[in-house]
Amino acid sequence: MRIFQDSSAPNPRRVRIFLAEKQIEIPFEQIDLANQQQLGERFLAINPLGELPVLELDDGSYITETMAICRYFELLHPDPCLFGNSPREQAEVEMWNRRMEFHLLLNVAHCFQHSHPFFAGSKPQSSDYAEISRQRAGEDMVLINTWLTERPFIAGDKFTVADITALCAIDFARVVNIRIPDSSDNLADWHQRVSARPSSSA
Ligand SMILES: N[C@@H](CCC(=O)N[C@@H](CS)C(=O)NCC(=O)O)C(=O)O
Repeated sequence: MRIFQDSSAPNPRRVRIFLAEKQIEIPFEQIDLANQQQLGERFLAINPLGELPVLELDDGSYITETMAICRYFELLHPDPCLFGNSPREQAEVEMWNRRMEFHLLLNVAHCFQHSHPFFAGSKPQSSDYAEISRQRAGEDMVLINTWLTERPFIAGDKFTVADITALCAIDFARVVNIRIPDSSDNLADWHQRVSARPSSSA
């Protein structure tokens, strides 16, 4: 088993933190996005979408998509539980993780893709869309701050995969200078607590 990843990218970091929380050790192989290694013939044969992370299983087959990889390890190693226990808890973790993924992380990623020199020349860029995404990501953070008045973690009382997604989105947002808004004290406090977990350095 091994995981293809890039150490600077947010989606592979979600998997690294997930594995660190479960104390699972798997070898990583760096696919350098900066050198467009994800678009090389060798990697496209692994994942035709040219995206990281990818898990290679011992039989030589591959699982792509961050959440699919995390779910696989959740089932293999249920403790600590990061996707919720009861049906109700699982539905809530799913809901919160999707909110973090399809709103916050996607808006941050779109701002990056449309404004950062990293993708200049290799992906179409629109500065207008970058600014819209930047603004939306800021609005997402304000909303999450409100939600965190009622709960210590994103999905409730426990640290879950939804916290991992939000942490990776917020840390990556710094690359395009999107910061936790000044008045968002709950979010800042949450960020400090989850960043203090040993897994955050994974
Ligand atoms: N939905 C995918 C998104 C993966 C994704 O966009 N990965 C980025 C790194 S964070 C990537 O490989 N980008 C390469 C590119 O866009 O060329 C997942 O969660 O696995």
